[in-house]
Amino acid sequence: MLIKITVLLLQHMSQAFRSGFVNIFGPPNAGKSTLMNALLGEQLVITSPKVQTTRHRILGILNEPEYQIIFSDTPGIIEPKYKLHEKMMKQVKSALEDADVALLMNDITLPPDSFLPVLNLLRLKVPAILLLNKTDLLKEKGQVAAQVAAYKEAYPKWEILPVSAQKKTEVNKIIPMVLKYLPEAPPFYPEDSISDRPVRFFVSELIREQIYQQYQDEIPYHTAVIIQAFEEKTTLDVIKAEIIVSRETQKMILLGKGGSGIKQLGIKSRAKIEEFLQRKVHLELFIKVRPKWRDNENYLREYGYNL
Ligand SMILES: Nc1nc2c(ncn2[C@@H]2O[C@H](COP(=O)(O)OP(=O)(O)OP(=O)(O)O)[C@@H](O)[C@H]2O)c(=O)[nH]1
Ligand SMILES: [Mg+2]
Repeated sequence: MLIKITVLLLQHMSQAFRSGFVNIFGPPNAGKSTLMNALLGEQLVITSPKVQTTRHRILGILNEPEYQIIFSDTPGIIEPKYKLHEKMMKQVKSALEDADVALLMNDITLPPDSFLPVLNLLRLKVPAILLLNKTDLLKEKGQVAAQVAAYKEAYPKWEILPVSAQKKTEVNKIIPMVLKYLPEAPPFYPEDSISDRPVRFFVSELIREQIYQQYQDEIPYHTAVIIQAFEEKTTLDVIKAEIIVSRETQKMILLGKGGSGIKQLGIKSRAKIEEFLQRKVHLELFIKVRPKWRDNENYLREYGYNL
């Protein structure tokens, strides 16, 4: 028994610990955030069927006995139209600077040249794996193989892996591929860390996710959410959040008839936050109008768009 344990220990020690940054890049709506959640095995970052859901670089840390992988979810790559977009693209740039490995992602139903604008903006200098996501959408036999072949021809430099982040198909192949490129290094973060962002950030994101679910047209894109107060009481947490919009008309839409919209938003958001915190929550939502906040440096800084 003792010999067996010693052998196991020696094997463990001879396997060098690996740690590094694996950053996810791609166009909006490719499924980057869905993939990060699948890799971490938990719902950390928000997702939605609408584009431009993710606005920040968000770390998701995977701790295992042999490695620590620090994944980064990033905003979808776009041509900036507002200062907010510029800040989002700065978040992408910061993730480019420290990546050890890039996980590139495109929607497999799109042709290979749809990925060119992203590549031209990225100018990658690190090893990359190209993930073709949403394989579940290609129902006919041979369609996935045909797309993989077309992408291989267009991008011969990279390993290509077709996956479905949503159905978790082939997702388990990603980590062994990544580990080949990950440097031998001690963990960068304490081994119980999950992210670099505080709980408040994730709470504000959960409210924003519900706004993306509940409201249409321009509303989600004109909205920011900030947590004004977070008080931990003995039986529950009391959270006060401010929803920022650009115009009075948007405030009216958020409120809904007789306040029914904001009431519904509160109920749905509270349920999600309680699930996340594993605690009872009292949630209060306030709406503020801040004209042109998406182009205002001071407001952007105040709302957490720091770069
Ligand atoms: N059918 C299908 N849908 C998927 C898959 N992965 C993600 N989606 C859906 O695609 C939409 C976008 O997913 P997200 O993870 O938010 O995409 P994203 O790349 O993070 O988007 P941005 O943050 O806007 O850049 C959501 O409705 C997801 O449920 C998949 O494998 N199959
Ligand atoms: Mg996202």
